[in-house]
Amino acid sequence: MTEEKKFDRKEEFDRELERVTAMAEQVVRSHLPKAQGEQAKVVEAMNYSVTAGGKRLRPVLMWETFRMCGGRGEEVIGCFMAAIEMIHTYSLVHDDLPAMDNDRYRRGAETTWYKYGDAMGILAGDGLLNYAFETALKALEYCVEKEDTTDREKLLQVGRVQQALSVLAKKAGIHGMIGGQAVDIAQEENSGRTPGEEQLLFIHEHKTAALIQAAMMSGAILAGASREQTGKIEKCAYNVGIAFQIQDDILDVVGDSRELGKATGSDAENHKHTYVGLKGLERAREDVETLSREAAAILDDFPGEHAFLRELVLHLIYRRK
Ligand code: GRG
Repeated sequence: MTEEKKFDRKEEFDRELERVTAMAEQVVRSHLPKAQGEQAKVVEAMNYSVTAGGKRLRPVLMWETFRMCGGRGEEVIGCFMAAIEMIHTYSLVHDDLPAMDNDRYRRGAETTWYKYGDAMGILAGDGLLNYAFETALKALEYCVEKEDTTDREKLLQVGRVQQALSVLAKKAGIHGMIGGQAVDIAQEENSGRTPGEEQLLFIHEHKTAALIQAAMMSGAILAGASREQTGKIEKCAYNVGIAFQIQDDILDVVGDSRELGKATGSDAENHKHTYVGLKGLERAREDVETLSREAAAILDDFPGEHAFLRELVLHLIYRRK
């Protein structure tokens, strides 16, 4: 079912994006741990990396999917929005380490290891991954403590949290993001061989799309979406994730480093195999558009209000940062 388009003008969409991003920012910050006690330094490094900037795309996608699927209340989803951004940030912190990409700037600021040293960079990433699950688990307290709710409704909500936790853990783990990163690194070490389209898509699906799937699927599950609807969201988020990664490869070639807040040209410099390298710039652009439009068409099958989410997915085709 195609709903009437609400965002006729770019300014309206930009204003709404700014509003929802600011809300997500506030939610993420409200869940950060306090830098106090003997371990204050590692918490400071964790919080530094999270507050250094970032588009907050994953919590925004989670919130909008939650809303589209009829989700109500802010506490439970808020825990998961903060958790996904912590997991995403940990992956960037570790990816920037000298043992991985050896990057000194990210989100327009010094990377965590460059500011705090390698050891603290590793620990800050570990701390964020663990704290993400501590934060998501807090959602259970909200389910149980909620007044004016029947025991049956509480039980249903606890089941949804458990299901969302399972998706989050799997998509971030060896069958998701960590798996994709590991294959990517093994591929780079085996530099004599150029990956084919299938292997490159495996890497993109796991390294990038898996966390976007975790964001959108948790939003759907916590709102009470059916298994079938959650499956549709998984496919939609796959497209969004692959399109997002191809656009990332495109921006590394044609983007503006000031706008991006990180160096460009690093893929070529590091002899990385990318979608642009495999298919060329023009075909890569076409594929971003096709994947994004397919994702928007899947959203149109949902009866819930999703004009902004739809526009956000299409907006990623032309994103410049
Ligand atoms: C270390 C386990 C582990 C995984 C690292 C995330 C990642 C995997 C590597 C970072 C490099 C990269 C190209 C990742 C693909 C996903 C991607 C484009 C991340 C950047 O996401 P944005 O643009 O970043 O949403 P901000 O800073 O805006 O949050």
